[in-house]
Amino acid sequence: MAEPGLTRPAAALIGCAAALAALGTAELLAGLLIPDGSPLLALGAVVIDASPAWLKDAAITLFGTADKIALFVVMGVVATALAAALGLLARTRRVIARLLVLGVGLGLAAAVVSRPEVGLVGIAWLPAVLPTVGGIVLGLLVLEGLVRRGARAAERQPGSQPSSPSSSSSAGSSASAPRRRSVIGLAATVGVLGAAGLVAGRLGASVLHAGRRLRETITLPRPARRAPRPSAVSADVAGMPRWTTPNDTFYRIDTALVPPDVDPRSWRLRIHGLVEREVTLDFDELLERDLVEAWVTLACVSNEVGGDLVGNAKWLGLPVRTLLAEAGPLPEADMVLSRSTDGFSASTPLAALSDERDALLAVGMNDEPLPTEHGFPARLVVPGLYGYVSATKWVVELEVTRFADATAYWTDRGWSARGPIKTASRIDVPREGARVSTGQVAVGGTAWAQHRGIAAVEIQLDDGAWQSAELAAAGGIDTWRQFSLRLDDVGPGEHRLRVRATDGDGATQTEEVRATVPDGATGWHEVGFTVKD
Ligand SMILES: Nc1nc2c(c(=O)[nH]1)N[C@H]1C(S)=C(S)[C@@H](COP(=O)(O)O)O[C@H]1N2
Ligand SMILES: [Mo]
Repeated sequence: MAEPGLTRPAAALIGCAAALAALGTAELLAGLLIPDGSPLLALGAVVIDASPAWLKDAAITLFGTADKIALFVVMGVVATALAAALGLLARTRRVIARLLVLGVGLGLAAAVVSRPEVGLVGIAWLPAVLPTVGGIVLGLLVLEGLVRRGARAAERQPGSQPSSPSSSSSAGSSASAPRRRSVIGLAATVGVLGAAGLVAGRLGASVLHAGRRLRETITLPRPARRAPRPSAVSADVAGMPRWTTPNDTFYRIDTALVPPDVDPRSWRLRIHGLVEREVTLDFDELLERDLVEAWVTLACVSNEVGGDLVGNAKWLGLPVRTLLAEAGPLPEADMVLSRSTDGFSASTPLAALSDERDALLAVGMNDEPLPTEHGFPARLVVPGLYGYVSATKWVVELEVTRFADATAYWTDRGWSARGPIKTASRIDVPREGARVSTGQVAVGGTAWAQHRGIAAVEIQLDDGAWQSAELAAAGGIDTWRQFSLRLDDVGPGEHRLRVRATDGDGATQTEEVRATVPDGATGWHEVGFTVKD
C-alpha cells in the first residue's frame, strides 16, 4: 500500500528514528544484561575480519591507533543512509520494508553468533541474540507506527482524498500541518531516546562489566625476580621520548573494536595439541607462580620506517617455557598457536617460547595489572618477534602444533608466518621540518633489534661521512636503545640526517627500502631540517 501523503524527508527521518530505536534498545539490553550480545560490536568485528588485508593495512597506516574511530564513523554514515532508504521504502512498499528490516535483524543476529566470544566463553547463542531480537521488534513497531501516523496526518491535507469513509473530517485542514509536525517531532524524540539508549548501553557495559571492575582490585604479587629500571638509558637530548613508555601512551594495535572485557574469575589458559599432557591454569594459580620481571620492547610489523608503533615496558609474568615444560611438547611440534578470547591468533616458533629468553605469559605492565586495552588479564610477550606473531592479548589458549599444519590470523591475510623483528633506528630529534636557530644541532634517536641488541648507531649529515653516535646504556638486548650526537657548525640552509644501526650480531641495518607487508619495513630513516640564517 502506498502512503504518498508522507513527505520524503519525513519518511527518511522515520527510518533513522526506527534504526536508532532498534540499536538503542539492543545496545541497552546488551550493555546491561548480555555483554557479548551487542549487535554493534559484533557487526564491527565482522567488518574488521572480513575487510581485505590491504584495507586494514591502509586503515592502520592512515589512522594509526585511531583506526577504530574511523571504522565507527564509516559504519555510522552507511547505517544512516540505509535507515533513511528503508524509511523511504516504507512509505510506498511497506511489506518489502518490513522484510528488509527482518533481514537486517537476521544478519545482525548471525554476526553476534559468529563471534568467538559466544562460543568460547560458553554463553549460549540464544541469550546472545536476545538484544538484537528485542531491538528489531521495537524498530519494526516504530517504523510501522510512525509511517501510519504520518500517512493519516497527510490524509487530512487539503486536496488529498480520504482513503476510508470512516476517517473523520472534523480535524479539518487547519489541523493537518500540526499533526504532521507532531509525527516529525515524535520521530525526532524516538531517535534521541534511541541514541541515549545506545550511549547508556555502551557506558553501562564499561562500568558494569566484571573485568574492568575487578582489574582495579588486583594486587600483583611480589616478583620472584625483579628487574629495576636500568640507569643511564636515556639520551640527554631535549625532546626525546621516554625510555619507559607509560601505559596510557603505549601504542595499541589489535583487531578488537572494543577491548574484550575478560572476567579474571572465569579466565583460563589451556595448553593442548601436540603435548604429552594438557595443562590448564586459572588466574589465581597464575598469580601464585614464580613471576619474573623483564624489560621488553614491543614492536608492530605495520610500523613504517621512522614510525612510532613501538613501545618499551617492564612486564611481569610467568616464563612460558615453564608452562610448556609441564605440558611436554612432542618432538614433531615446532609452533605454538596462541588464541585470544576474540578469535585473534598468532603463530610463534616453539623454540622462541622454550629457549632462555624472557618469553612471558604477562599479567603486569609497568607495575600495574595489564590495562584492558593491552590484554587483561593475561597476554604473551616474546622478545625479538613482532607483535602479530607473538604478543597475543586476552590469551586463553596455547595450541602446540606445526607451521606445516596451522596458520594464524595475519598469516591468512598475506603476512608472513614468521616475524622476527628487523633492526631499526629512528631519529626523534630534530623532528622532520624542524627549524633550528644555531649551527649546533643536537641529534637524538632510538634504535632496536630485540634479542640481538644494538651495538652501534651511525648518523650521516647530508652527504658527509657516517659518524658514530653516542649510545646511552643498554637495558638488555631485548629493549630499544637511545643514542645522541652533537653536530657543530652546521651551516644555514636545509639539511638531511640519516641513521643506521648495527645489531649485537654485527649486522648493519639494510638500506634497501621495503614495505611493511609481508614481514616488516626496511630502509634508513631520514629527517630534513633547516638551520636559520
Ligand atoms: N588478541 C589480540 N592480540 C594481539 C593483537 C590482536 O589483534 N588481538 N594484535 C597484535 C599486534 S599486531 C601487536 S603489534 C601487539 C600490540 O600490542 P599492544 O596493543 O599492547 O601494543 O599485540 C598483538 N596482540
Ligand atoms: Mo602489529
